[in-house]
Amino acid sequence: MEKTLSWRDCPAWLSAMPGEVPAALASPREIAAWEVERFAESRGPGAPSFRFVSDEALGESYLLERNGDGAITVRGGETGILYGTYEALFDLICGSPLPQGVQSPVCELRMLDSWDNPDGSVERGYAGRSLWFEGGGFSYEPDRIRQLGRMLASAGINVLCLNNVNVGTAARALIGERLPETAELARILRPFGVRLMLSVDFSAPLFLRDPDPISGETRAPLTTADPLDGDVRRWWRDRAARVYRAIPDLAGFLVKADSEHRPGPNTYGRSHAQGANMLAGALAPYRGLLVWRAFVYNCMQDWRDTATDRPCAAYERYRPLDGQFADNVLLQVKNGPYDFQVREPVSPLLLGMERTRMALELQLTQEYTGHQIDLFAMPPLWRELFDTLGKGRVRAMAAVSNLGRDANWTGHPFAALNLYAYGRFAWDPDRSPEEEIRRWIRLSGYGRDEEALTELLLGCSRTYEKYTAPLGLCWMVNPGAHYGPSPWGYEFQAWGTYNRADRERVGIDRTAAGTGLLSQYPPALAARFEDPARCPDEYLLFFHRLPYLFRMRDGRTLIQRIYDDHFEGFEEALRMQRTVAGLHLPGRDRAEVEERMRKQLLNAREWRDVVNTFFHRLSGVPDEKGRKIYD
Ligand code: GCW
Repeated sequence: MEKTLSWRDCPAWLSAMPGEVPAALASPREIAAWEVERFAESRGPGAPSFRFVSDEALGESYLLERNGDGAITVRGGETGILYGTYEALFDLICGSPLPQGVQSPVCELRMLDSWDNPDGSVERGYAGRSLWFEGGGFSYEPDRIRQLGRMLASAGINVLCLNNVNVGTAARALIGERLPETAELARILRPFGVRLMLSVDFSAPLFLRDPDPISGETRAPLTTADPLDGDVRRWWRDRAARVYRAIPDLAGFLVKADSEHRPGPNTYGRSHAQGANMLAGALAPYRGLLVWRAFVYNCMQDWRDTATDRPCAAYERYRPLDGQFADNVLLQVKNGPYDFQVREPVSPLLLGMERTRMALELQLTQEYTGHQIDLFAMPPLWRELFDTLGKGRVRAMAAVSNLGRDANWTGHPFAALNLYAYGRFAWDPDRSPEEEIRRWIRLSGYGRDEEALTELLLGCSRTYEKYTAPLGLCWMVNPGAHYGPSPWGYEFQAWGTYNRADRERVGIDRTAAGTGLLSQYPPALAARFEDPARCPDEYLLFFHRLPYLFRMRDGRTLIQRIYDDHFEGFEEALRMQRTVAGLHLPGRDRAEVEERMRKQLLNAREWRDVVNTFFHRLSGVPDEKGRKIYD
């Protein structure tokens, strides 16, 4: 019988880092010392020796120096020493030079948001069940959590949000009766420099019943969650005090309010600044952060209503509140104005709040990008995003986790790249996608295939984009699941997700003549998108409603370009399959990677034929090259 794989067989990017961190190690520095010892043992004589110099003023930053005798000095604050050690060890493994000068993270908050629920399910999770929840509460292997801590620290990730932003009944107890267990998980991750964040329910004061620590009585819930109500404010202050007694270094609370049927301050006629500031006030004595998500739109829209345009919603709501948020509030904004679609322009809100602390939210879990079945490496898209945002704009980042209980952590072993590279970009958004991909390949033990795999990973997001929704059109996915094509699956629904394709045209006019989304952008960026003759192809149908016979810059008609991209996308997927078949993958990965590639090919074929048929039937325009379109 075949042996079932365990996570112990799947080291992800720690493939050259043997062993398991012992439970007894209690600080980042102890872990750093242990890593260095294990590394020396595995390398034998010739491995450089390490010296640690504490400099608390450096905090998370570090400085690496090669001494005359070849030894490496790591100077840093407590976690800085751990980060510096991982950097140095990884540089040795990869044969890269040590970085020069003090290395400091650009983003202070480098958070991984899990969408894990206490019942063990993971919302939009494609790598198995939760790593720490099951059956209504906590359930985990401490050894595996320590290995997770090691993975996060080695990628530079410093905060883990433990539970889904959609906070269900059971998850409310994380800051109630389950607080001691929450604190225990925080304790296990603490030595890795990983602090917890918790998603809280804005209406918790209405529901959370737990015994009063002093009287032992079960407190009656409040009858309101109005942020300006004195009892509510007191309730949250008490709650924060209790939570911080148990977890003194908690990073803070994360809130999804008035969004997709979640409760929020709007129920009480209060603004999001009032709601967020009330919670922020409760956290302030502990230097806690209140992270407030800006993913707020009308999810009950009438599809007949063409005046309402969902991508406009967040800016319309939050821009007037700029300057009103407390200092310890971070407004967390998804990269695009819709919702993690395959291709979206940057969210105008990220460029429009000069007096508010912002956090960029990315999605590693491949909800709209292939469910960790199809290959989708994100670093090239992040490079474009950071170039558009401009240097220094992003100072805090969060990303929705792609982790789960699957032996290999991320379902598709190559999906681990997105997690590792996310941490690297959160530390320094100036990095090069190619260099990070190469580094991940070497660290993961795939070095023999470095060239082939680098090419595959650099190109795969573009291929996915070609065979799915064309030219910046969004939402042509199967509703609910979000895998596979359904051009009108979201067309007559309440989610604000339309392509409005008819026999002549497709897309939504978002210029000043249309919904006006473009006016939310800084002028230079608006100018780039405004004129369909100059708008980059990949955003053409995001911003414009165009006839099928519109001439693209390369001379092709729009409809021909759609057909071509879909035929090419499938051909590229076929070539990817050949590349994958030629890789020298370790036994543990081979079957998984090949099986997923097989499914990806079926998916690409389905997308190609459904999208081409859809547009062919509507437009009646034949493919100039006479290829097979199913009518
Ligand atoms: O796109 C939607 C997802 C939801 C998710 C939501 C959000 C956690 O389909 O599953 O809920 O985004 O970001 O809040």
